This record gives sequence, C-alpha cells and structure tokens, in this order.
Amino acid sequence: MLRRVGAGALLLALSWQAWAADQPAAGAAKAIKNPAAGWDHLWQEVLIDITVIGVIFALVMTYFLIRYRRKPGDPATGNAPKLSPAAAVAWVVIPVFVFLSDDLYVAANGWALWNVFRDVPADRMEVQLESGMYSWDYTYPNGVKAQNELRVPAGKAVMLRMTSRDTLHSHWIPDFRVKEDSMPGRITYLWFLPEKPGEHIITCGAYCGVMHSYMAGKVIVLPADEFKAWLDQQAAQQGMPGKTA
Ligand SMILES: [Cu+2]
Repeated sequence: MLRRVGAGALLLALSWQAWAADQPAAGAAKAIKNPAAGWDHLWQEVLIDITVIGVIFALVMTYFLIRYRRKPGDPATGNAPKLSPAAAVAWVVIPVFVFLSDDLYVAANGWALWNVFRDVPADRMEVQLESGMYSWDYTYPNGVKAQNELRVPAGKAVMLRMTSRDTLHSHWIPDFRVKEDSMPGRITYLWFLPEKPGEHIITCGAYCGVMHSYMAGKVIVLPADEFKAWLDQQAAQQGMPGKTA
C-alpha cells in the first residue's frame, strides 16, 4: 500500500515539476507577436508531455507485471494484495488528476495562443479574398487584383478578409501555421506575419469539388520596396493609375 501511494505521489510530483518548469513559457506567451512559433512550441509541448506520461506509466506497469507475476509451482504468488477502498479510489483519482491537469494546462496555453491569433495587429495590410472553384482571388486595398499569387511585403502583418462565391474552401498557408475556412455569405479572417522574403505554398484545406487539389497558390514575400513597385506597376497595368496602397 505504502509503495503504491509512493508511486502515485511520484507521478504527482513529476507532473507538478513539469507544470512549474513551464511557467516562464506561459508568461512569455503574452509577448509573442507572431503566433506561428507559438503553435510549434505548443505542439512540442504536447509531444513531450505525452512521451513523459507514457514512459512513466509504462515503467510503473512493467514494475507491477514483474512484482506480482506468478511463479511456477508457487501458489502464493500471482495475486496482488487486495486494495482498501481508499487505496482503490486513490489509484483512480491520482492518475486522472495527473492527466487532466496536464491536459487542462496545455488547453489553457492553446486558448491563450488562439486569442493572440484572433487579435489582428493594428499595423497591417488588409487584402480581400474571394475563393471559388478553383482559385484564390485577392483584391488589394488600392483595388489591384491578383489570382493564386499573393504578393506581400516582408515584415508587415497581412490580414485576409475572406468569403467564397460558391462553396466551402479553406485557405491554408502551412508555413505560417494559418488555416481558415472561407464560405458564401460570411466574412472570416486570418492574419500572418511574413518575416522575410521567400515563397510559401497556399493550398485548399477543405474538399470543395473534383478539382480541389488544383486549388494551390503561393504567398510571395517581397522586400517592402519591391512590393510597392510591383503594386504600383499592377495599379497602372490594371487601369488605376495614381492609386497606391
Ligand atoms: Cu477549395
């Protein structure tokens, strides 16, 4: 009995230690400007937690298998001592507490990060997106239109205000860890922070029809001055001279 309570206490102590060790990270979550790294951090945390808990439980189980195994020819072995009602309750409540407290802790961190993700920075560029079978159609603040290629300036938060002209699509940019549905009759949004020039895949994350898999595009992140030059040139080309973003 004592040994069992000891094992339970060990689990509890380890989970408490893991929780305490995570505290600075939870405080730092407030300072995160770009939620993308936060999602990665949270995912690693989930992997570490389930690994640690899994290993602890496997060790305890292996110990019990060996400790209470039946030895051939010895009828006194193979039977675990009967648990008292209090010990039986403890064996249920303590592991449940360990699992649930970690679960709730990770969920709370996810909730905090979700709020950062839904809170769009005031200093941003807004682009309208209309999705449809099978393209992504963007409109910049100055009226410039682009299809399937979303050019954005590096270092500036970009918000997409999205709707759909036909059915449900989901605008997904895996590199920026953002995905949000676009649907007819509703405006949804997402934002991301492209930190440096480069190219990133856009794909549709909701099955929307037979050509769903063709619904690919890319985010092209340009240095700020190159982006401005491109936007001005597009404005002239598309017949809206003098207008800039
Ligand atoms: Cu689609």
